[in-house]
Amino acid sequence: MIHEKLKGFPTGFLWGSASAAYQVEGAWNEDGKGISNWDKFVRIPGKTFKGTTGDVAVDHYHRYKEDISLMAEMGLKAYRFSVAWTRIFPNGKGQVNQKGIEFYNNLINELIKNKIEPILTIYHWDLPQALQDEYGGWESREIVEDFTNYAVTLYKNFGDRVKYWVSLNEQNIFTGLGYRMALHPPGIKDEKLFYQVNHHANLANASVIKQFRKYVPAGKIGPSFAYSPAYAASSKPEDIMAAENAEEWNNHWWMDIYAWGKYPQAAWNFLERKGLNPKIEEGDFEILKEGKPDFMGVNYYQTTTYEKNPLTGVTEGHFNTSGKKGISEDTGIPGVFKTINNENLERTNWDWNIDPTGLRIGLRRITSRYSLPILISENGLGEFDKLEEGDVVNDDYRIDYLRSHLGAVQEAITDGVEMLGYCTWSFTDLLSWLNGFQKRYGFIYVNQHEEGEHNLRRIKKKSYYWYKDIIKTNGKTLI
Ligand code: BGP
Repeated sequence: MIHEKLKGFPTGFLWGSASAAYQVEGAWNEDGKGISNWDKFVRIPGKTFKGTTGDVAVDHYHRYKEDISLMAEMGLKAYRFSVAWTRIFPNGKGQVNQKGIEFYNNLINELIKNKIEPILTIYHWDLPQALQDEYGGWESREIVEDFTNYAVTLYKNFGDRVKYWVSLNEQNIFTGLGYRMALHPPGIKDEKLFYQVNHHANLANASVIKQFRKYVPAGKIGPSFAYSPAYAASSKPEDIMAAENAEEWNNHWWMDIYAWGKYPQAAWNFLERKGLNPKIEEGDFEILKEGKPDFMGVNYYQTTTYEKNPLTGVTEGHFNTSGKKGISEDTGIPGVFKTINNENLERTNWDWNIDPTGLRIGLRRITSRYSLPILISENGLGEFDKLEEGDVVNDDYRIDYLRSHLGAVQEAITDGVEMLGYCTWSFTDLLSWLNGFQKRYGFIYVNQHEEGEHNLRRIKKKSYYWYKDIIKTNGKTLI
């Protein structure tokens, strides 16, 4: 659909930016914080780019006031951050660590003082290692009770000031990379366990949403899903089928549960035949149905294109974590689908497709299927940035990326999609889980590197001034 005239962004639109505790805070062992699965994983040689860790990250824990003042100066309307579970419960449960509560109270109060809406993510991947050691973390149903207790503690402490909440960040990624590809902790490859772990995460997600209604009745909560809409490689019916499969396996498998509390049929039947489907206990689907979110959080980076995969076809391939363009390989499920490079799209140095129209397509699909409002909880461009003479970073490529994606959001709004807001990933540069500090996303350059001098100084990039202007005009300067 080509619109002659686009609708404006709604009043009160949340122009935001997002981060995650492990990627920004640092202070990994300060003020009573416990050890998380990531604190442990990054110490295993070869797991992260040049062995980078979040021990210091970008030191947001000590510099949050400086970071928030840069946000305020920009006019940012919302800041999405996550709470480190291990700051609140060093061992995942038991005694609350008051210092942890104090830190997030300070952060939230500072945001509110600066008229920035806090968006709190309950879980952005940093699981208390004590729970992994005790019962395998997400591998056990015991996690549901501990996660709910943790979430309720956050509701009781912060629910009076925080209106917007994200339950689980990218459940599809942390379960997949943790239990299928062994790229994230706990570094396991076990297809059956992956589906079981994911089922426990579904139950935990629904359980905390149910409790939310009791403790924060005026608030809004939803998961953040890493949505990569599926395209077919060609108009061959078998490729269209592959793309349908991919949409069901990779997207509906999670979003149907969030919105409707049920697994999609064809994928379920396939897994059942293979003995891979998760074990369901009595009452599980009732719990899942009670966890209906207020919005779908969408983390969008790219679309993926699929073609037919024969029964003897590919499974796993290399994942680009170095920024050397062109080294990622196709992956798939034999008999279901395989990925293929889309020649119509440009790619980043990490081989991520750049596709603003794909965002509009994704937003439309969610609206048609689930009729839920949408919060874009992440979107952004990870690239090498160059700090030039006179403290200048000319990141025009980032401006182009964000401008085109916001244009797609505006088209989607004109189509009729209900949008709550848009959070860029990220505000300051931060640690990219597997790609170190060289893959940068922020409006603020942080002098932090794998090696060499790193004094953590904050420097505004060109994109900082661009986004400032977009916010000031409520998106009118986009066109
Ligand atoms: C999402 C995560 C973020 C962030 C982002 C960029 O999947 O929710 O935490 O890391 O992707 O990814 P990367 O750092 O791998 O480039």
